[in-house]
Amino acid sequence: MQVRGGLIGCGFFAANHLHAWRQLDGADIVALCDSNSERLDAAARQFGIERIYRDARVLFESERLDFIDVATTVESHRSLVELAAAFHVPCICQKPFARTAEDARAMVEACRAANVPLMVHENFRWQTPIQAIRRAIDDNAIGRPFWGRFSFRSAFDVYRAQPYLAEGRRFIIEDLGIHILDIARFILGDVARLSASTQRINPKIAGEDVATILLVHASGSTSIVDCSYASARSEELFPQTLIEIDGEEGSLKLDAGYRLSVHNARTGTRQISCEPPLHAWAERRWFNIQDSVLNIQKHWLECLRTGEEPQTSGRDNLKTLALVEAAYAAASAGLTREMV
Ligand code: NAD
Ligand code: 89Y
Repeated sequence: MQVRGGLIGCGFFAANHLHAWRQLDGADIVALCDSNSERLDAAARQFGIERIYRDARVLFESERLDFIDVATTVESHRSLVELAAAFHVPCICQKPFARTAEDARAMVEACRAANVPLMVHENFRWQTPIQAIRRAIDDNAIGRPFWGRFSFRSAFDVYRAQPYLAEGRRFIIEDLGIHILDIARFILGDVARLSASTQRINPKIAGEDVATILLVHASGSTSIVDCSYASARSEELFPQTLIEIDGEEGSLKLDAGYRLSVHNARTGTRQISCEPPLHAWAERRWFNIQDSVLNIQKHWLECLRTGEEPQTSGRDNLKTLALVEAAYAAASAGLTREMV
């Protein structure tokens, strides 16, 4: 089955979506939309897509689409998702899905009422090494997991390609921590409570660039999510997430360079290379993320075909967004015991 998709928002990250759609069997992006003519024309030229729109409503009125891929920044997500629902078009929406829980719930409700699937483009859990960790746990390689650390520490200049990241009152939890919190949910399950602390190290940005979050999962496992864009290290690992999981019968460790060690107290240690494929259109710096874009889009096509709910449906993403909100609330309330 060949489905017809449209894409709204032809900025920095959308090129990855468009490359991945071109590589995947089963979907054609037949129309593009961006309110910025230069970006719209550049994407249309690069990907050979002739049907272009500056106004999303006109796109929906003019095209017969099987789905829409929204790759704009968060400010426009609610209006575009609600527009998709109004036209009964299944919708993918980039992260962060929404700025507030109220917006997110309204978007989920609009798609539910219109009976159209809604997936948040929460791609990090689709990275090759993260999927390998999930499989190792499902195969009972380390027994019941009881502790984890999900760590993303970098000093890569993300502000160059995404200048808006330097401008918001909120930064690393909303932009990047959201992915790492979603990975923590994916690996250790939903979260019962959390505490958090944030710092701003770079004086040139408006929001926080360091966050340390302690999670207690509903299963009883504990984990730490730590993120930084202020950490110059001997090896710049952007955008790798390093992970440690301890289980009752062993442990997992995802090190730099996508090297996964799986240790079982009875059977010993296995080393697995989880390096993602480097697609023809990908770049060395971003290839892990780029491959996960392909994987999540493939999952969407599979869900459209089978009618299954996407793993990171809008409904599911409400829980990841709730963690983001709770982390900011905990950090600002400072709910810790004073020791001095
Ligand atoms: P960008 O600013 O480069 O591009 C956004 C584009 O959307 C712009 O060209 C803008 O003109 C267009 N746009 C905005 N509102 C519109 C509307 N109502 N109608 C039509 N066009 C509209 O942003 P970006 O850096 O490409 O980021 C886009 C989203 O992708 C962000 O939410 C960001 O967080 C996310 N992102 C995700 C990942 C990931 O791995 N999942 C990585 C980077 C960025
Ligand atoms: O916007 C962010 C994302 O989603 O992945 C990495 C990033 O591009 C910068 O933090």
